[in-house]
Amino acid sequence: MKDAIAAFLLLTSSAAGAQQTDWSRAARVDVDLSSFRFRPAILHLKHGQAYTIVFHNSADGGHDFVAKDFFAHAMLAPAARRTVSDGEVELHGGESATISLIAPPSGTYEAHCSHFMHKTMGMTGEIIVE
Ligand SMILES: [Cu+2]
Repeated sequence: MKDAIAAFLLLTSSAAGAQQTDWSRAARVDVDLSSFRFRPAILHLKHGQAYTIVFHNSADGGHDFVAKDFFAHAMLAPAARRTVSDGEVELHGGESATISLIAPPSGTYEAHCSHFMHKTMGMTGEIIVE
């Protein structure tokens, strides 16, 4: 019983820790979406570090940033959970979205735009987490 209580306290304290992340101190990363590329195409992040990624669609038409594994394994800030839907960020022409998160475990995560033919035309990228 004592062990169960200790485990519970450990769980609740780490959950509280995650909620107390000071997102204002997160490192800012800008990603520009245009027809037909991501700039930069490769993002370098550090595992466990807080980032605010600002996606901006500078094109007239819509684009999205799909990175299912990346978003699934990152810890999203509460506001970001409403913006990232099923591992993707959808942006109308000229629109921006700000996503704060804690970088997932080390690895190389693929990203692409899921709009018809956009991936083929060059809208792919990678997020490399060290
Ligand atoms: Cu696109």
